[in-house]
Amino acid sequence: MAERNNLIQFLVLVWFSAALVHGMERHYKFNVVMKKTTRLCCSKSIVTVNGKFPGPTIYAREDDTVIVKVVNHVNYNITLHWHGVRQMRTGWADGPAYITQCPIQPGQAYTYNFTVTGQRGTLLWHAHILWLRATVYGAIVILPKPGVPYPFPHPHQEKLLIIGEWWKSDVEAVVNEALRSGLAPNVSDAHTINGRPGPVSSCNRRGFNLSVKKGKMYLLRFINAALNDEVFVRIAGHKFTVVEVDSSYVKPFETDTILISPGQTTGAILSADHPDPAGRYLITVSPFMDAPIDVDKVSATAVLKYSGASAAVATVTTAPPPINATWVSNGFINSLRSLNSAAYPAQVPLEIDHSLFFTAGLGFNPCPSCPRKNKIVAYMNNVTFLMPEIALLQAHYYKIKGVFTDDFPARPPNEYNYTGQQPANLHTMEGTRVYRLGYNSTVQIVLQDTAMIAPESHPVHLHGFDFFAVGRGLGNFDPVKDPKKFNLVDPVKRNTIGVPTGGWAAIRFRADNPGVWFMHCHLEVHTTWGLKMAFVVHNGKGPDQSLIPPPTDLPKC
Ligand SMILES: *[C@@H]1O[C@H](CO)[C@@H](O)[C@H](O)[C@H]1NC(C)=O
Ligand SMILES: *[C@@H]1O[C@H](CO)[C@@H](O)[C@H](O)[C@H]1NC(C)=O
Ligand SMILES: *[C@@H]1O[C@H](CO)[C@@H](O)[C@H](O)[C@H]1NC(C)=O
Ligand SMILES: *[C@@H]1O[C@H](CO)[C@@H](O)[C@H](O)[C@H]1NC(C)=O
Ligand SMILES: *[C@@H]1O[C@H](CO)[C@@H](O)[C@H](O)[C@H]1NC(C)=O
Ligand SMILES: *[C@@H]1O[C@H](CO)[C@@H](O)[C@H](O)[C@H]1NC(C)=O
Ligand SMILES: *[C@@H]1O[C@H](CO)[C@@H](O)[C@H](O)[C@H]1NC(C)=O
Ligand SMILES: *[C@@H]1O[C@H](CO)[C@@H](O)[C@H](O)[C@H]1NC(C)=O
Ligand SMILES: [Cu+2]
Repeated sequence: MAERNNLIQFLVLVWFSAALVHGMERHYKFNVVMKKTTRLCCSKSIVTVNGKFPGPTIYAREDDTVIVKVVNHVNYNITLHWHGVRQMRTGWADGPAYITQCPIQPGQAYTYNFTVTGQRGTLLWHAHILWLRATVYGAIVILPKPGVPYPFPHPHQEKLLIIGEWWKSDVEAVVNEALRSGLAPNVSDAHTINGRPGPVSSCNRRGFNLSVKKGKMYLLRFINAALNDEVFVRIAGHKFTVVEVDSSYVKPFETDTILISPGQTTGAILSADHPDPAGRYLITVSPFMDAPIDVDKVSATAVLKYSGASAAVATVTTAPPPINATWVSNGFINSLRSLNSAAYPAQVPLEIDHSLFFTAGLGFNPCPSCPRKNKIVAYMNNVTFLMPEIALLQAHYYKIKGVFTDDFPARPPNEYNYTGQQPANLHTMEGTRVYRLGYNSTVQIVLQDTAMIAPESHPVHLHGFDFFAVGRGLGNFDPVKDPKKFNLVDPVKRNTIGVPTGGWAAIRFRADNPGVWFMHCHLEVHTTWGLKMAFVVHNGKGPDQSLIPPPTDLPKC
């Protein structure tokens, strides 16, 4: 009897630890449907998931397997991307259209199946085709493994604040108009917090309320799901303690302003400890743009209120930072450091196999059908990326010839003063070029903004990896002096990095994830213009070092 009990205990233990190692399966059903909405005083139909805007939140624990069945009920092709999820060997579930998969066409379904490995914190999911992510986005919350605490005091509650951009007109019409004219698309009409702009201009819509209890601590999970705007976030009378970005813990620091670029996330502790709990405190989300580029200047607002406070308007306000407050942006970015504790070490690659230098900027190419006979384009290393008609990952896996070429340059073809006098010729090369990386090789990329047409910040997002942001600076990168100042000890780890306006940023990562991985500016306008490229990472020789075979329901082109 005792033996049998022991055996049962042992089996339960084996089952339990297996469950711990492999995590749970989390199943979600995402129906892509049109939904009529009247936000911002205008009635229009938007593409949504399950009729929700923002869409449903995905909750998982580290090591869980997430299975999302997506059924497309709208008249657009769709794909979804799980932004920042590493997708170890499961590139088929990454989602960028024509990079890792063909679109899910109207009436079709596809099941995304991936395991969350080595990450915990806040991420987002969004459509990765056309400009559909304007309304098709939501949060991913990755909790630590069972029994593992946060490396900061446990909050009373967690709150999601998802920032977006809202157009009164049809967003696909906006981008199509821009592609026909060759000019910049219209900017959005308002920013939003959890889908709500708050009271703007004459249009008095109900804003989001952040309700708190006096004396409690909250973990605020901020997500910037906007298409084109970097934003500042402030809450009147309160400070934040930043503890996490892009699903990696950071050394906690206090700030009154958070900067978030499109595609980035920030976890911050808010103590509801204002001496006057009767106050109603303004939350502002305002754009950051320190170049002569037109953006949506309308701040989104929401209200923080303490429970028990009267509904009377006793608002304590705060002014958002000036739109061009580079100093506020720098202050925030320079405070970010990896936690780099024993439990969460920062494993920065110290020896580099591929030292890459990529310029990023805008140019003009001929366009016979455009009114001005030319069109704005964007590039990395003077290559404007052309979308293939067959997904790159399929072409790579099945060795289909003629879809891409291997010759994405490691350096720009012509050296010049990137942030100074620009060449007279603003044309670019067009092509579907990739850069190949051996399994487990180490990579450094210096991303250099150029002043072609105008210098501008680029939030560059790398799929399939988290990278360390080892350095940044203004002007041109100096290959002799600047590497000496790199932080190789506790640089922040992220998946999306703001290349400063007229400056550079350096990142490092280990190519330990075989597949095809997109790298692009997360300003949708720049991606549309071609500021994108892809890495092909080869399989390793070991047992768990190859891309898994494609799922049977993978969409076909
Ligand atoms: C998810 O993928 C794994 C292999 O990576 C497979 O074993 C499992 O059956 C898949 N689950 C579903 C529901 O497709
Ligand atoms: C873009 O803005 C212009 C000027 O306000 C307007 O005439 C045009 O209709 C807008 N385009 C779309 C697609 O909303
Ligand atoms: C926020 O609170 C105000 C005042 O109590 C209320 O009028 C408004 O409807 C609330 N917003 C939402 C989205 O519930
Ligand atoms: C920021 O913008 C304001 C108003 O447009 C302008 O007066 C100021 O000179 C700008 N500051 C910087 C540092 O560019
Ligand atoms: C590059 O251009 C900038 C801005 O005009 C100038 O300050 C800098 O001296 C130039 N650098 C070189 C190496 O010519
Ligand atoms: C980019 O490529 C185009 C087309 O080959 C060429 O005309 C142009 O000079 C190149 N520009 C730079 C900065 O390399
Ligand atoms: C990758 O390379 C590093 C450094 O050489 C080595 O320590 C590590 O074991 C390798 N990882 C794999 C999965 O091969
Ligand atoms: C949807 O994707 C398929 C496959 O790439 C393509 O043939 C078709 O033209 C696309 N449909 C639309 C409306 O773009
Ligand atoms: Cu950009």
